[in-house]
Amino acid sequence: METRVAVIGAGPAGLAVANVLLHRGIGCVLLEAESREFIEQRPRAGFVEEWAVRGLEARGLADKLLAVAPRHSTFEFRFEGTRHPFDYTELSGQHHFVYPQQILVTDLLAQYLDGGGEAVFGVRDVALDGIESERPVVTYRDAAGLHELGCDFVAGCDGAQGVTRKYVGGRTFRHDYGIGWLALLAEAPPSADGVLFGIHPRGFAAHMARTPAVTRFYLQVPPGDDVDNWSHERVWHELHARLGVPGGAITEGPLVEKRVLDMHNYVTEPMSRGRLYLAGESAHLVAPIAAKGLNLALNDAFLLTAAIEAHYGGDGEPLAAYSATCLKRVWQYQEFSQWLSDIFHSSTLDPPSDPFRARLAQARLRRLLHSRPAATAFAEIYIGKAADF
Ligand code: RFL
Repeated sequence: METRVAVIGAGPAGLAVANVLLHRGIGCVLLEAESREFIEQRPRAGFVEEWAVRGLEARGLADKLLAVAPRHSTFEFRFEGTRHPFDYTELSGQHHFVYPQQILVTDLLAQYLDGGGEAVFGVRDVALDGIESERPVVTYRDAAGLHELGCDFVAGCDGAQGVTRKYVGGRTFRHDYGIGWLALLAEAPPSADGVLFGIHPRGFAAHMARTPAVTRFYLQVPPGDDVDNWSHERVWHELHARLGVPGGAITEGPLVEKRVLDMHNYVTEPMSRGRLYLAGESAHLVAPIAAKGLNLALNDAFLLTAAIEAHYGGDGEPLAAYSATCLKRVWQYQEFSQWLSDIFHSSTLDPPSDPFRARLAQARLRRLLHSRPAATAFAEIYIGKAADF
C-alpha cells in the first residue's frame, strides 16, 4: 500500500493530523493499535483551551464542540476553609471549553471516516524503516497478516506508550515529582461551576467538571500507592476534608474510575528525525496538574499539518523548523506545571516535605491573589493565550 503520510495513533494528535490532511487532499492512512469502540470510550482530558478550540474551528473540526461544550472562566483555590475565586477570563479574555476527550475523539474519528479517510484499527507490531530516506516504509500486522505502507512522511502520534519515539533517538528530559495522584471519575454532578483546587495540610485535591452527571476528582497520594488502599468511604472522606468549605460542599456519587498516576513529565528533543515527525505525547508528557496535554497535542497537530502542506507547496522551511516551533509551547507549559505544582503540593503540607520551599510557595500564592499584574501573567499562561516564545 502507498500513501503520502502514515499517521500512527488515533488520539487527539493523530486524529487532528489525519482530518486536516484529508481535508487538504493530502493522502494519509491512520493506523491505531486499539479498536474504534475502545478509543471512543477512553476517558482522559476534558479542558480545551480557547486558542486550541479556535484552531479546531478554523480547520472545520469544532462544530459539535462549539454547539454543546460549556465554557469555564473561573476556578477556585480553596484553603484554610476559605474560597478564593480566580476569574482568568476577565484577566485573559479567553475561556476553557469543557469537552471530554473521548467525545472529541469520537467526533474527529467520525468526521475522518465519514469524509472517506482510511484507517486500520487493532494494528500490531508497527515498525518503521528508511525514515532518513525519501520513502519510509511502515510495517504492521492486523488480522489479515503483515502489511507494508510506503509513504513520504510518518506522523508519530502514538502517545506515551507508542513505538515511534524510539526511532527519533535524540535526548529525553524527564522530571519526576515524587508524588502520586489518585485519579477518580465519579458519577456525580459537578459540585461547583469551575475547577476547584484544594490546598490542604493533608495533601492536594482537585475537582473538575466533565459532564452534568460526571466529575473528575484528584487526590494527592504517596507515589506508587495502591488503589485498593482507597475505599469509597476513604476517598469521599478525604475529598470532603480537602475540598469542602462552608457553603461549598462536595457531591458524592459512585466511583467509576480509580487509578494512581505517578506524576512525571518528559520531553524528547528533537521531535523529528528524517521523515518521521512526532506529535503529542509520543514526544512530550506533562502531568495533568494544569490540564495541558491535550492542548499541546493539538498544537503539534496544527503545526505539523501546516508544515506538511507547505512542503507540498514547495516550502520546506516549516518542516525544518517544526520541532523547535513546537518545543516553545511545550517548555512554557512544562515550566508552568512545575510552578503550579509547588503551590499545590508544597505550600501547606503538614508536616512540610521542605519548610523553606513551603514558605516560597505560600509567598507565590499570596502574590497571585493580591497582585493584578501577577494574576494577569498567570491567567495568560493558564489559558495558554501567551505561550509561543
Ligand atoms: P493519546 O491520546 O495517548 O493517543 C495515542 C494513540 O496511539 C495509540 N497507539 C498506537 N497506535 C498504533 N501503534 C502503536 N504502536 C500504538 N501505541 C499507541 C493509542 O492506542 C492511542 O489511541 O496521545 P495524544 O494524541 O498525543 O494525546 C495526548 C492526550 O491524550 C493527553 O495529553 C491528555 O489526555 C492529557 N490529559 C489532559 N490534557 C488536557 O489538556 N486537559 C486535561 O484536562 C487533561 N486531563 C489528561 C487528563 C491525562 C490523564 N491521564 C491519561 C493521565 C487526565 C488524565 C487522567
